[in-house]
Amino acid sequence: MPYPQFPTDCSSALCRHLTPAIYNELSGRRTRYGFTLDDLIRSGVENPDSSIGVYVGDEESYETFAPLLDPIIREYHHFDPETERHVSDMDPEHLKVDNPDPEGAYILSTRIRVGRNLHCFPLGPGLAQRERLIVECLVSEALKGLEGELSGHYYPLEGMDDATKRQLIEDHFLFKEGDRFLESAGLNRDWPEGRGIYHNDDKTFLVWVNEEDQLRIISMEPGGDIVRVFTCLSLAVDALQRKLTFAFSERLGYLTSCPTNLGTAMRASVHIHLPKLGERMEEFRAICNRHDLQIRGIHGEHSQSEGGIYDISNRRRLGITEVEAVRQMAEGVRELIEREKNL
Ligand code: ADP
Ligand code: IOM
Repeated sequence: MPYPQFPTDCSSALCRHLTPAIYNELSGRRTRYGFTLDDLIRSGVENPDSSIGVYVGDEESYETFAPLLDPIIREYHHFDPETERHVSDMDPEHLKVDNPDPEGAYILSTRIRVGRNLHCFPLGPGLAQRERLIVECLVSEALKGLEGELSGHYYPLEGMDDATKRQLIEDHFLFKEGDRFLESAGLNRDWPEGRGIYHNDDKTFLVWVNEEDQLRIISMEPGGDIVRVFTCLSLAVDALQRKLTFAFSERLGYLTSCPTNLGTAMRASVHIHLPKLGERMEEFRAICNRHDLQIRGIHGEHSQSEGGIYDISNRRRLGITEVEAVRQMAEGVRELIEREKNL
């Protein structure tokens, strides 16, 4: 691929950071798994409306392509990957936050997820068909051993009927199909083989297998009891890491296919009804920016809000502990609710 030409209105992190000099420096490089610069940037080149535009194929890519990736990481996480070290804290005892909406007037549901990938395998964009099946097998075996509120069943996507799939997506439990950003990154190869979802009976604990990351470990429930959702997630992550070895670096924390998910790989969100603030997007964005929160629509990334309902979550995931990320989200959401009440 020659040096890409981005449309003039493109604002992705890729288009802002990929200079001709960096392109020339990196274009001959290849990791041991054969991942190249072209593979790394294809999604952002084919989809200029990406917010970031790069997907990483393996652990080594974070070193091999550091001249492009480090500035993106620095900008997104306000974290210097050359001098700082990521610190983790997933102890629910340390999370001292109240439900920001005890009357249940604004928050519809709370969801906290972390991404994880298996050490000794490439990340999703670099995963071969056979490796993806091995990952599915290892993860679904590990999930079988979960007990109590975490116990459930694994449902492979292959063979799942369309109505069930549609309902799971509609209810926000399952990932969407045919995401063009993931498609260009090679993350949808051999679809639907090797993909699936695990959940308990109440669908309060779920694991996505082989989507953007090999595991997305998810705790979610109606309402705003953030501590309970975090406690369940922490328990699950603890149980799974006794059975699986996750890709982790002292420098960058948990390694994920998208650099926005490095570190904690955690996105703590609420679905919240804020119709009045939704009419004042400038003020809404200003409050979110002050708390480093991201606004998404209600069908996930790249979707729009419906009926005044928004998905509000922590933006930063690296250089912040899990406990801090959740606290930051809770504090911002409290301020958003206060403002909505006063409008
Ligand atoms: P991820 O959180 O893994 O980055 P998305 O932003 O694509 O992925 O969201 C995945 C799904 O999770 C979507 O259906 C989205 O609506 C749903 N979701 C996110 N936050 C919440 C929440 N607080 N309550 C209910 N569903 C949620
Ligand atoms: N995480 C990833 N899906 N995302 C940041 C896509 C994008 O670059 O728009």
